[in-house]
Amino acid sequence: MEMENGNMAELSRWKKAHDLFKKYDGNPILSPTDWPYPANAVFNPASAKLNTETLLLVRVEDMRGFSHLTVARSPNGLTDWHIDPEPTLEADQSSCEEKWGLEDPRIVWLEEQKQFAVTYVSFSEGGPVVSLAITKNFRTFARLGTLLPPEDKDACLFPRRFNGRFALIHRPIVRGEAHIWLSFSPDLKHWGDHQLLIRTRAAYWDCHRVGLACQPIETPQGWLVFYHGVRSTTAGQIYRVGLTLLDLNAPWKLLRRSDEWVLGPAAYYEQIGDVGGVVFPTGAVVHNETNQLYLYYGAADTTVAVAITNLDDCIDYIMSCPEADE
Ligand code: BMA
Repeated sequence: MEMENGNMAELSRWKKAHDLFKKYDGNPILSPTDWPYPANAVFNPASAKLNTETLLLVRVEDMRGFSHLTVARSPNGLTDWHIDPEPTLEADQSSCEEKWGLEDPRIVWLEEQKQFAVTYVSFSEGGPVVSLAITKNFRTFARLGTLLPPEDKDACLFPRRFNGRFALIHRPIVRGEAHIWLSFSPDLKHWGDHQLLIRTRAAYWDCHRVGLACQPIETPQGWLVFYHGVRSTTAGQIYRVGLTLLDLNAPWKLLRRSDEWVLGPAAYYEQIGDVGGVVFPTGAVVHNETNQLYLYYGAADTTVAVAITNLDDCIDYIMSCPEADE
């Protein structure tokens, strides 16, 4: 009888995970053919709410294979996108870290500074490294340089300090392993107290690599942190998305972690493109009026798509997940 109840609870959680996101019927919402200048791929966008608009800072891969970032704005986050006529944030050619372009940004609003912090990947032969820029308007940016040594990716600041220190989620490669780490800084320049936050899990869908997805989402129950997980198969790599809950005032404490993924590649635009089998979220916007969360992601490293969920459903689901044992 106890066994049966256990199975029922697991089945009901699988259903919650399966139904958590609804992919928008109008996907993909942005494609290379929408771009005002030639582009091979538009994908992995960071997102922010600016006044009443949704702003995406989209990774654009040019015809050399190098990337830069361009802003697209929409009144509703789904349609009527206005795309900057030229690149918004390009590689600094005087920086040896940015010779091969900029990739995969995340955005967070820093309440204390009253500015947006944009973390992105600067790429060169030295390997990928995380850089920081701050902006008020996404027209002018102050570049604060690189944060930690290569190889490092998939980074975002938390919007506020904890015990006086800024906190950065990121994904360094340590001893060849790709886990998610948390690091701290008093001034956004000097980083330390590095700690492991979310590990890969042997045999699971996220066994080979994990990395932060969108920026952390603050809720009364804790920080919702979506992450991508990779499994390498004989047919290639599959990129899917899982969910964790971190303690609100001590985000180094992992409270819950989903066993199963909540978003995976299935639609044609996620299977066909430069890299099929990839959903790669890098931005989210919460609409307080409806309690909906729009999760923006790169589909098959070629287009931008969005999946929609409800924040209460996310919390209900993650609270039904096992307590994290790490
Ligand atoms: C990761 C990053 C992403 C990319 C993903 C899937 O390592 O490089 O930019 O979307 O692979 O190819």
